[in-house]
Amino acid sequence: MLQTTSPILKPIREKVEAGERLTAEDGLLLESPEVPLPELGELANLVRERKNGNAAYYNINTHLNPTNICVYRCTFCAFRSDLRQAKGYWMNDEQVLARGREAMNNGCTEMHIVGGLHHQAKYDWYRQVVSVLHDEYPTLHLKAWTPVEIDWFCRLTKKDIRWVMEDMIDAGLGSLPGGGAEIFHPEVRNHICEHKADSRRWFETHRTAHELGLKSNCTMLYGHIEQPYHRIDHLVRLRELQDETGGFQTFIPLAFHPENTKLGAERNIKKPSSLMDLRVMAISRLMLDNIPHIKAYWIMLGVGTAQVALAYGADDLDGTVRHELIYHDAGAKTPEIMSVADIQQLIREAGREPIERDTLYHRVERDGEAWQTGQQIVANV
Ligand code: V47
Ligand code: SF4
Repeated sequence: MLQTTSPILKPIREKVEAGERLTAEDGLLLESPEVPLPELGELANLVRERKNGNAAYYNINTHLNPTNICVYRCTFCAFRSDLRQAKGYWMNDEQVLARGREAMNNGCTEMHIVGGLHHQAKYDWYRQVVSVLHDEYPTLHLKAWTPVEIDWFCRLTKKDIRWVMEDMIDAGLGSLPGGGAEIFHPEVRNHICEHKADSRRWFETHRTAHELGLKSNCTMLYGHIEQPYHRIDHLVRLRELQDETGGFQTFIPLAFHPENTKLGAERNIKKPSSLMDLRVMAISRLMLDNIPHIKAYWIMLGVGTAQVALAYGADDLDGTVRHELIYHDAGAKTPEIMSVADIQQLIREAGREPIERDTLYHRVERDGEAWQTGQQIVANV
């Protein structure tokens, strides 16, 4: 039995204790500042522990953004470059392979690959980023491309989503990351990224991935111009696809970092507070009753808030992370990498048990430099 006392939360508390699904109206009520954050956190923690016990997961991973040059101009993005800007880069096979080698030397189990849509790159270049890595380092899981990129590949090849996805799987694609979701509601999406793949395309891509047997993640970019009802709408749409396919593993709420962005400058937006971060985390855990894991991405939240988030619904911290650019270009002050020892300490300080997982949530067992995947981790969904 929980210790919460606010009358405003009573009906929702009863539903959560009984394991009943919350409605969109319940979600909007949770968004109200009248709902005390500690009580919201306590409810989210109940669900978190029901699903994942005391475990807190992490992996040893690295990022690869093979180009930052992008045809789109999402107003929240500090990472992109114009074709002829000094900061623009475009990697060749050798540079890509060097990253693979570095990842293997560092014991990584996963490489997270996303980037810009280069004006001149052909589809074969994107395919080759995946295939050269997979051919050389077949044990490195490649979590690559968002629906925005897959949609772009469809335009380049004049093929449909299924064709592109099958071809990428053939090249070595292992799963899809959660990016490109932003906010699905057109009232917001049309202001922050009007030209890129819309919500219908985003869902079609993840549905196809799940049908083809791939797992994927999902995200929500919050703390800019969206209202609470846009966030709840976003969560409900994700929950509906998950009811259909069961293919999402993890949800990652992403706080907007305004530095060096058009959106931040035009609207004078400040980065969301830690209290806002924890509220979004907790509401996400409560609304997404069918998604096994909620990630507190420490790069985005900061180490302190990520630690607290482990008691506000989150059960995963992402990983050691290396070569992160999207958040650091937008002003993130977090370190560029965290050691395994530091991640484990962070988790233990939060009173949780650190467990290394691979991308598909198998336990990772290490013996010196060698590692192998063990048992599948099954959350109580
Ligand atoms: O789609 C871009 C967001 C996403 C900014 O799947 C920004 O495990 C805040 O999706 N401020 C890419 N957010 C990152 C992403 C992700 C991260 C960690 C783990 C996983 C996973 C996925 O980052 C973009 C966009 O929503 N983003 N610019 C910014 N200035
Ligand atoms: Fe390009 Fe992605 Fe940045 Fe949008 S978020 S401008 S698609 S790199």
